[in-house]
Amino acid sequence: MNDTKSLASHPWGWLVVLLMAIQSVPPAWGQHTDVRLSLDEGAITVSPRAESGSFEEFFGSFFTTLPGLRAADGTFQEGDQFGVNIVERLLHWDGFKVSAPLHGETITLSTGPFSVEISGDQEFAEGFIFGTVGSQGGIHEDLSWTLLPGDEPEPTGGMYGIVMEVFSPAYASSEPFLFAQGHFDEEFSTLEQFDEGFAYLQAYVFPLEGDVNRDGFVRLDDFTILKEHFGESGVEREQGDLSGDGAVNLTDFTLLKSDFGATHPEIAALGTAAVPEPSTAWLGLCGIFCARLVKKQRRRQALTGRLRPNVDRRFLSHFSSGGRASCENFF
Ligand SMILES: [Ca+2]
Ligand SMILES: [Ca+2]
Repeated sequence: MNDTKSLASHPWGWLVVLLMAIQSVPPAWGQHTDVRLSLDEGAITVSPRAESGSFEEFFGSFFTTLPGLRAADGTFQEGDQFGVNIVERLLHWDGFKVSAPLHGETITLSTGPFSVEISGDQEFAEGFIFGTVGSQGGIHEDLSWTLLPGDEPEPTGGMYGIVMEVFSPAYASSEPFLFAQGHFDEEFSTLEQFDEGFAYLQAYVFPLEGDVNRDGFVRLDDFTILKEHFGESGVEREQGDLSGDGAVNLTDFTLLKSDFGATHPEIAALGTAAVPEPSTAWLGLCGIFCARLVKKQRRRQALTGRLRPNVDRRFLSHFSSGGRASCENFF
């Protein structure tokens, strides 16, 4: 890097540095074709839904312009404007789990004079118009992504995921989609890790219906979370509200049950996924849950003389007759 900086001070140095940079920056790993924009019944669509590239160090910054956004000629009308918003917090895969970046790292997305920065504790970041459709009806813009360190000198290695939507004054916005960028260090350094991180980020952003903690598997830990919050209201998906109605009840329990034992297809495609609990474990888990729930309700009933109103009576009725519980009959 020092040699490069001294070279840049030579009258022709910048040209040489530029050529060196072009030669020395390897193509981003993984899938790196542009996100393609099109129209479906007046709404913007993106295909494929997820893309990935990798940051490269360039004069102390961690930077990439891949992938970009593109629409073929004839897709849109001349003068149509398109922009991006960031619609979820910045996500990070550290090789074990998806979370907010571990050391407060942020990513800046920019083009021309416009930029937006996203961190691990922002739920939404208003973006900018990135381009205008030309006379041929197409558009192509490579956005600049810069990874900024947090409270450590260098960003943590791993995959960084940004969930975005494309908007236009002329059309309905796209569905959210994932951009994932890898940053390599001593511990995160292989193509296999890159692909793994991309898959787990997709499993988090587009989870299986029954995956409470969005780790890509529907298994015992999801069931445990749902069980702990059963009957509660004013809760989030991470507490077991799979249906999105703000409550944890029988509907959520059924959604989890229907996916139990499933692995997200992106993770399954890696071929290295941990083997989830066999589906036969479900009835055993269900039996324990049902028995405890009935016992808890009976105790409460004895104290108050009535059932809690937010517990589904249909659910309890299957376990209360003769003191015998059978999930198999219920489902
Ligand atoms: Ca899970
Ligand atoms: Ca629910």
